[in-house]
Amino acid sequence: MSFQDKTIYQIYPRSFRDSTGSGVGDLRGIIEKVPYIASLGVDMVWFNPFFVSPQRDNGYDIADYRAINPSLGTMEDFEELVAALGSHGVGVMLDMVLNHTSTQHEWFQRALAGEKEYQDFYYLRPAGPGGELPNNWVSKFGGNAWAPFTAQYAGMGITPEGAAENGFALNAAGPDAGNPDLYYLHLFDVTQADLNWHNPRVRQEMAAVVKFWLDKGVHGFRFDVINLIGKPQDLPSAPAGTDDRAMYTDGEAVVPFLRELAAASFGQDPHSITVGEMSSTSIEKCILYSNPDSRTLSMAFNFHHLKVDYLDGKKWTRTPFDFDALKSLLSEWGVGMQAGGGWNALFWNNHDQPRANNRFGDVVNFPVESATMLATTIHLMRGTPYVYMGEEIGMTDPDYTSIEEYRDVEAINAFEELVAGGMSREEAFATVHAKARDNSRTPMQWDASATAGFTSGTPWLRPTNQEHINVEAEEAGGRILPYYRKLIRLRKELPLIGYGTFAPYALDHPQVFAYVREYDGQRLLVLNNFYGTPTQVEVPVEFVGGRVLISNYDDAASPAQQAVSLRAYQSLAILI
Ligand code: TEU
Repeated sequence: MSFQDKTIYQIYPRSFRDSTGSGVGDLRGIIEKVPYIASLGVDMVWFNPFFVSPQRDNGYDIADYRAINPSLGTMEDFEELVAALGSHGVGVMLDMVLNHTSTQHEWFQRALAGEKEYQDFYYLRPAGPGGELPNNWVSKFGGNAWAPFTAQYAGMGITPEGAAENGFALNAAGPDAGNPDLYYLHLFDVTQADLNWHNPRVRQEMAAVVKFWLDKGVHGFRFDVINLIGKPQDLPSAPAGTDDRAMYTDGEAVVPFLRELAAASFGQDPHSITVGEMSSTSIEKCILYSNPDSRTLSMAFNFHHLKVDYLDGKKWTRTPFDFDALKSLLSEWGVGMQAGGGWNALFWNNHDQPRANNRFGDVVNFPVESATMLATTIHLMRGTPYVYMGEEIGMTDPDYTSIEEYRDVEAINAFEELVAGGMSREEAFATVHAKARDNSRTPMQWDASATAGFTSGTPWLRPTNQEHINVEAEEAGGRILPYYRKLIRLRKELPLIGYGTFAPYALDHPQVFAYVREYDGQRLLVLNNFYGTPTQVEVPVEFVGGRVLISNYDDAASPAQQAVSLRAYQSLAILI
């Protein structure tokens, strides 16, 4: 299916709308809000996982790929949701977490019970002769990436009760005493065991999972950390002083595995739209992952532009964003993917990122201008834009005051690690406050009430500024929501936005990120001032007198001369 003119909306189901008063969002809550979703003009909704899961990583730890987690709803609710969205022409994109399963998944449980066949589903490796871990990889959620598989539970003081608390159910038959020093790989939480994709059975099972949802009328699939499935079979340690991520990311096997998955599942569906989440990747690889000739995916997410406010590449640090780096990355990826026939998924926000408004905008002085400038930058680029729930009303990070308010396993681990590493509790808190994934997971703010219209109970994460940022207020006279609707509509109306070429413009400007799109004799110049101070930019003479396609300042006029003035956080798109 064509995806050039489409916009995808992302919903974090736990946080969209709670229909039961449990404090956690659910599918029936989403059904209630289908008219709102449709009113945005989006084509498809990506739902974060709502499958059966102990929720240790909010659903990215799947225990059953073919069933809905009871706290979120039933299969009937899901079918009703697909139909309700479908009646508005909105498709469904499901989150396929195929790199790992929960340790509560039947396969892991059977592996624990000693079934060799299922032990081959995971990466189980013996400790070294001196009891060393199988390699030096670290978990993305902190600590090393290996956990004792079986017999040593007792030795480590892990009781059945303790195991249960950690998402395990120790098998009644007892641990596999034959392998006392066996470890399993978990690149994420200890309850998220990496699957061994080199085992053809695993690949067949995964294709069958995708097929199952295709048969339910689902045409969209987002593949979680899919560039981690091709680890080298010998799982080599990273050489001392090097980044271990390079050892398991973008491995040679990713493309053949993806090709096989496509051929056995979504590739058979002419309507499918697929996107791979590619962590720590490269343009070259993303071309392979998204160029139609390689018969893999429709498009790829990469995160390089969202690391420009990391100090020395480290997430748990605080530093202002590097505008030059941001501009270079956006333009390199735009140009590079175009040159190789690849396709970018365009986004500022998702459920793993603090709100872009807090990072790249000014939520105090120019909340409307900076939010709409950021939106313009992404939506008029070459690629497919993704809008993360709440972004369209200008939601910001919550103003939490204590670490107890955070729920995410990553945030809690990071806080403890920062403090253990010698950071003061205040500084560690300030860092988590700025970087936690929970920042974007707070409930969707529907109205100004105490629970933001999200729940009649106690929200699982507390909203903090719904009094002035909420859907009701935006619908009544806000400026961000209508602006998003317009951007989404423009992509449908003007083929240039979906199909035009991309070229950066005036890359060395200190405040402006600009680019030119071109298609079928038309050209669009997009100027975005990333700062709260006015500036000037020299535009090519042809654009003088051009039509203002869109601007986040209502009175923006067609340029009368080459020197164009931009106000604080102004975006201006001129069509000729
Ligand atoms: O995220 C993968 C990932 O590597 C990051 O986005 C990660 O969450 C971040 O580096 C932590 O700072 C995906 C999902 O989007 C995320 O929610 C899951 O927790 C993760 O995979 C595991 O399934």
